[in-house]
Amino acid sequence: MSKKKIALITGISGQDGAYLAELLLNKNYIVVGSDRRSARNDQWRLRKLKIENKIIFEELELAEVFEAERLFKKYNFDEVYNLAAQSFVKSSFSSPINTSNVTGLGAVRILECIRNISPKTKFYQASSSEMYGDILEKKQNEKTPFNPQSPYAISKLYAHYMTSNYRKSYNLFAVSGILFNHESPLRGEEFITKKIVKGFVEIINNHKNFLEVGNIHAKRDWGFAKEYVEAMWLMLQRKTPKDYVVSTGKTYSVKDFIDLVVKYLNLKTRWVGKGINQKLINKKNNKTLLKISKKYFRPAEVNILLGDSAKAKKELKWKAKTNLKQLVKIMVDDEMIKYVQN
Ligand code: NAP
Ligand code: F7E
Repeated sequence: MSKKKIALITGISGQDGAYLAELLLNKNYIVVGSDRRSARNDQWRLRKLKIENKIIFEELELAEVFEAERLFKKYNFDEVYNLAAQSFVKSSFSSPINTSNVTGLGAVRILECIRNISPKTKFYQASSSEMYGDILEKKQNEKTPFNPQSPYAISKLYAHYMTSNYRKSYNLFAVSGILFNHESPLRGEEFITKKIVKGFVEIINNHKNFLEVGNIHAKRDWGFAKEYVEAMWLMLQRKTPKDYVVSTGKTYSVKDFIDLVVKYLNLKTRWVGKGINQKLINKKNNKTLLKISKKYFRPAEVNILLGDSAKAKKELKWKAKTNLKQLVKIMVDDEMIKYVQN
């Protein structure tokens, strides 16, 4: 019988951490999941997937210097997935130093442990399409130049370059997946897809009157998170360490996403007004369902992202299967369960 592989997932309490843990457990891995103390009592995602009691939890605050070292001395990891990050772009403008420390330097703390303690361990870094920022090519692939627009994206780009630098300089199996936005019922409530789904489900259940959002004209390439963690795993199973773009190849605006959600919920609506005064009205009673608020705009915006994951398709045999309409259905159905059960 072959020995079970052991993997470390940093950011186990996040959306991707939960789906990746589920995937690795199904593949018979021993999963060590690290979180910071503040997350310990809030493993709702792992509970929802019914895997909370199958994870070995360890504490790892990525902003600290010596905590990662302790873990690498305790376990002999086959694979490490560095998913922990201050991942909310808007917050990175108000906490640029913390974001640089956790999202940027955090990756290097892990890479240093691998280099010094465990050079055979394979390393996955969660890079982001946000690194393309104010895009320099219409479709973004592994060769597209980066042009980051936020402290988050700049921190991710630093970690991205450090990962490829460690791969080159020390011959480590260290790769970055450049993942475009991916969503699911496990998405954090501050991100726009979940905010819209939760907001409208609350409205139709009379728990809210209207929703306020920011720039509805921003466009994103949105996929289903559960499929994206498979690409992470596939990257670490290759013979040669390489970076890959992971995306659907389709882009939609926030407004398109809103329209799909209201349509699926059978609300008859119309858009009125322009710019900051644009609103979504319920045709049935003329009540406002959604308003624009300056509060949710960012100091610098990424207007459009559109990924080209041809390399992942060719070499990893990975491609996105769930389209945006199906993703909306998955997210709305899950959000509705709460009300059906009550
Ligand atoms: P998420 O839900 O925000 O999860 C982030 C995780 O990082 C959480 O477990 C969080 O723990 C942890 N974390 C935050 N600060 C930490 C610190 N100082 N020390 C240790 N852990 C810390 O993010 P996600 O959507 O799963 O994304 C996973 C990774 O992929 C992130 O690195 C993200 O930046 C990147 N990414 C995401 C997308 C996307 O569309 N989802 C696309 C590209 C790249 P708490 O529970 O304590 O906050
Ligand atoms: O914003 C616009 C906002 O916060 C998407 C993270 O996982 O994906 C995510 O970053 C768009 C932006 O995601 C609101 O201005 C309008 O243009 O859902 P988001 P994000 O910033 O794209 C990347 C790939 C990551 O790596 C990140 O970790 O929607 N928008 N109105 C709004 N956004 C939010 N959050 N809230 C609003 O009210």
